[in-house]
Amino acid sequence: MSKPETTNAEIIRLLSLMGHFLEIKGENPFRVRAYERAAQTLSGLTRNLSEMAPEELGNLPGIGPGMTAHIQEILSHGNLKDLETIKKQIPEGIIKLLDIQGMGPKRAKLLWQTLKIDSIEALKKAAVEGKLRDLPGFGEKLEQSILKGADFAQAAAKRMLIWDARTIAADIVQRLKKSGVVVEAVAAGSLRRGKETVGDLDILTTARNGSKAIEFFTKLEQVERVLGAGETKATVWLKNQIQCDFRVVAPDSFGAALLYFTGSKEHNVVLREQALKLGMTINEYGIFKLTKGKAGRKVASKTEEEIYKALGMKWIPPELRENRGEIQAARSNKLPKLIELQDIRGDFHNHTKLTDGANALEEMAEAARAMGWEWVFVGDHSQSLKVANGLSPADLHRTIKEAQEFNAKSKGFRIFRSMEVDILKDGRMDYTDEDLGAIGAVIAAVHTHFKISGDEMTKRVIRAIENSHVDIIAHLSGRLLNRREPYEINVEEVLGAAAKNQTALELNGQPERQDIFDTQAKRAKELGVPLVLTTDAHSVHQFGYIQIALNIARRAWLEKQDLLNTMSAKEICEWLGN
Ligand code: DGT
Ligand code: CA
Ligand code: CA
Repeated sequence: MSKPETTNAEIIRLLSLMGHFLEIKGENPFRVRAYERAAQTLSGLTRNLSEMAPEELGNLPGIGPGMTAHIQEILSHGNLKDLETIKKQIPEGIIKLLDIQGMGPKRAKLLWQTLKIDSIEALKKAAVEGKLRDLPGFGEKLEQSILKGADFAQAAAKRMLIWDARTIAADIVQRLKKSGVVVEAVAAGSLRRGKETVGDLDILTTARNGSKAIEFFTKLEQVERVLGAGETKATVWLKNQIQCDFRVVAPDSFGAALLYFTGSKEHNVVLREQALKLGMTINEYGIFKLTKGKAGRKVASKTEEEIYKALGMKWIPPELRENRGEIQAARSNKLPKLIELQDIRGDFHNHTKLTDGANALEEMAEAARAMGWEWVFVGDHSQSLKVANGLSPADLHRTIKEAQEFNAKSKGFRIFRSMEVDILKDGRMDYTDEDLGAIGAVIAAVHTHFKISGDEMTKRVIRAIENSHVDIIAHLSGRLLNRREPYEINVEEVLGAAAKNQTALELNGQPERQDIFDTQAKRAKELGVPLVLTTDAHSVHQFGYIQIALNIARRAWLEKQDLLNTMSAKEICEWLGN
């Protein structure tokens, strides 16, 4: 009953890969064949490899002493040294080719040797140009199916932004619940942990009739194709270009399954060790007393709280479950009281149609008020950012006046006119000191010259931090997820300077940006850097991105007092010094 940490499937996957890599490298065919054979033998096994003694393994057909050692190495370390070594000797792009359906090591090797194809991109180009069909064993039909498979593999390799993944998962969960075939349905995995991107969706359900639930799920209109379906689980590829794992468990083990499938894997591993120390074993069905090395009496399974309690700790919020100290904190009752949505009283960074936003100042203010907030900093871009129609000093002063007029009429809600001012290449700001002084809150950000050295970038941003007019630094990475890598910068130095000058750093809620990152925000808190959540909204519809910024904050262990968004309008005025 006890669930092994490393599954048979994982062991089989690693041994097959070893065979594939050896084949691509052109190693001795007997060696290649040995791995194929071992993988084949293990696929037919009904027992868990982790429960078998080395002698038993050695008795299996095709499993000699070498293979037994491999299996044991994977069981105890989760990986294989030889595999890592050989992997480094093959270009990464060629390894990626193996993810394409119908593309085995033989074909990958042939493509590499004859047409120098070393990436999925290169493969697609060759297929489009009709260069594959004449290769031995190929043909027009295979060329077409490889092209389709290549598109599929590329989509599957991309991690989806959490904002999109959440929408898709919420829709599926709602349909399941409405159908009546399931009792409970929840999205677990990285989505529940609030990670910035999601590899696949993990939908967990309870149902009285499991196979009926599976049938309903696999026939949902969002499903493009069923990759596998059994009695209690199914895996599908959705039309939304993401894979979705689905599981049905008995209502009694919901808590245990939720804990297991929420992860992270690293968190689960430590929980498991903790259970063992207490003479228990934990799996997706529950936590059990260990009797003679086997799972015995059940201690808890219904709720996550009960299981954590059995392990001697408080319930841990999913966002903290990354094995970054949360387990020790939970055991010594030192978990943070994480910031919540209702603690937030305003947003610091967004845009109007004066620059690249879609709505007017008043519309933005109304939408912010509709969020239940008490104030909003409405920003725009500064003059040199021509692509975003940056504001001239004259326009800047006009809109500052516009905000003052709004406030004169407004009751119980306040606009602070802020501005997202460019940090020029040398660290100077994009407005004069006098203009900066007139702006409610100055948010400084790098938008151009991303490619300078890390040293230069660090100096550039620190110069902005040290500028007494600058209140907040935005976009401390410049990345666009799946599109643009972060610029080079020494974050530790920047955080130090921000702490020293008490310049705030932004946690940006735009789904594609999400900078600064959770680990950086956690470090920032340790150093005493003031922090703000922002939506960077470019229309009234984007204030909901505060949820994304909140995810980062929670994953960074931040509490109410760590974020300036929890201040009242009056406190904000004091913070601004006016
Ligand atoms: P993703 O999908 O890459 O964004 O990340 P996750 O965390 O959603 O990972 P996924 O979908 O592979 O698995 C969902 C959860 O199931 C994972 O967070 C923990 C659990 N899990 C999966 N495989 C294992 C395993 O081999 N050992 C343990 N302890 N837990 C696992
Ligand atoms: Ca997942
Ligand atoms: Ca999964």
